[in-house]
Amino acid sequence: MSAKQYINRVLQIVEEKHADKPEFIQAVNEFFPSLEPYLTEHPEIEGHNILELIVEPERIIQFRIPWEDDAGQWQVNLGWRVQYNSALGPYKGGIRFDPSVNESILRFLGFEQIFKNALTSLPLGGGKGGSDFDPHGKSQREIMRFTQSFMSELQKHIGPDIDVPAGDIGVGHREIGYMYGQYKRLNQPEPGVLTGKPTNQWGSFGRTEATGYGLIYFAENALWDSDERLSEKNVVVSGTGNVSTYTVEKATQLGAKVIAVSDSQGYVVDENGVDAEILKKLSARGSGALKYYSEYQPDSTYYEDVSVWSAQLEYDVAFPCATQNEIDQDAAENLVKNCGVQAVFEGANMPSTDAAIKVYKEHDILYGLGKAANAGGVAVSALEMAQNAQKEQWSIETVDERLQSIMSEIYELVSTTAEKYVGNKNDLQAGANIASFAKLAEVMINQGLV
Ligand code: NDP
Ligand code: 2IT
Repeated sequence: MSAKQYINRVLQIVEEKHADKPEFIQAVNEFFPSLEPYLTEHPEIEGHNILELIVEPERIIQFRIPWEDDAGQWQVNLGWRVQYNSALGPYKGGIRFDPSVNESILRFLGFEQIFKNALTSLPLGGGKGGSDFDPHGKSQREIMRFTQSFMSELQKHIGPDIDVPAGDIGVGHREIGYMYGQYKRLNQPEPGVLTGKPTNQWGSFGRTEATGYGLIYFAENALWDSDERLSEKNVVVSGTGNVSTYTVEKATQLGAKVIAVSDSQGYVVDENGVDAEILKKLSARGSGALKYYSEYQPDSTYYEDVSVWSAQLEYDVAFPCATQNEIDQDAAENLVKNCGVQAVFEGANMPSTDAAIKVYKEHDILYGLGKAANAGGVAVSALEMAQNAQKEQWSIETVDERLQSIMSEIYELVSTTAEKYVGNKNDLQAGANIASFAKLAEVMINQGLV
């Protein structure tokens, strides 16, 4: 069977078995076709049915989360931890609290995570977890009770050498702090069980900033390699959360101008350059707070109920940093035809639909997919694990230096793999998918059928 036939056969199996999980099917469809040139050279992958094995999580834990709201009503939500692949190390990946969370979303995120983590070259397996709990509009006490209840179950399945969760959408320092407190109450002090902890609870300096900063370091490497300079670019960033805020901050520090940002309710255009300090202030005001941006910057304009990706703005680089599938085909066409965008670097996981990616390729857009471009967050999580194991806390300078070299190494690996297998160093999608798969598949074969 040719590599292409093998890939299509496994894609068909996945589509039949998981027909009710569209985001998961999308993530697998984005990934497997890139592997064709590698599988042609490596018949042992088909010989060991590695595609069939790698696509299924080692384990999915599902549980209910009972909690009491402020009115004294009993409530229940669903919780999951998808322990996807431990060939390279303990399961590692974030926890998402959002009403859209279900098994399809967590399988897609877990699938992305195993390959992203492989690209860091650090000892990390991959996993993802979360709940369909909606944190919007909840009081601090409700968030604490819910998060404690979530951890009361999750703690049975995690440990510093087993599975190490962190944050994602809806889970930041506050939630990680509550999770660690509850873990410690039910077990013993063991900071290495979670990453993204506050720095006064053995969190790593620089973890909060790591995904956004890493994204910009990756973009700088990629643009530099094409004789372009980030410092000369106008850019747009979606989201106003953890990843977006620090993407805006680092892009600005390096001389780029961020002309617009968005949140779930609308977007702001600030021709003076979006100020990350304002975004940090707004984060305390909850979801949809971007509408208050003009209180701090009267020259800016707020647009409600429209996606920033359909806006008619002129800029060079797009950084989608909010959520999955935020850029569809129409939005991608708007970016390349009306906005003049030359490059897209993904801070979010799978923010571009398959049709959007096709548009990028047709127009030779430099496309840094999330698996590679947003790996800085989990990379610094791995550094946090190392610090916790050594009972040390490194300086921000040390962490930032490591992050910069990790992102450069990821870019090098991805572009040289792309050059080797598809003859185009700028095909970062093929490079990231092949390089991460090759690392993981080789180890899986070495470890035998487990
Ligand atoms: P946050 O919860 O901190 O922020 C999410 C942001 O996205 C908010 O501004 C939110 O708007 C906006 N948003 C959420 N849903 C939608 C939607 N449906 N449409 C438009 N905007 C939306 O999350 P993070 O910054 O942590 O995560 C953002 C993305 O980055 C996710 O895809 C995540 O998986 C990925 N990622 C995160 C990493 C991390 O370390 N945290 C690491 C690597 C990737 P509002 O404020 O109005 O609710
Ligand atoms: O998508 C991601 O890489 C994350 N949410 C961060 C995972 C982590 O373990 O730091």
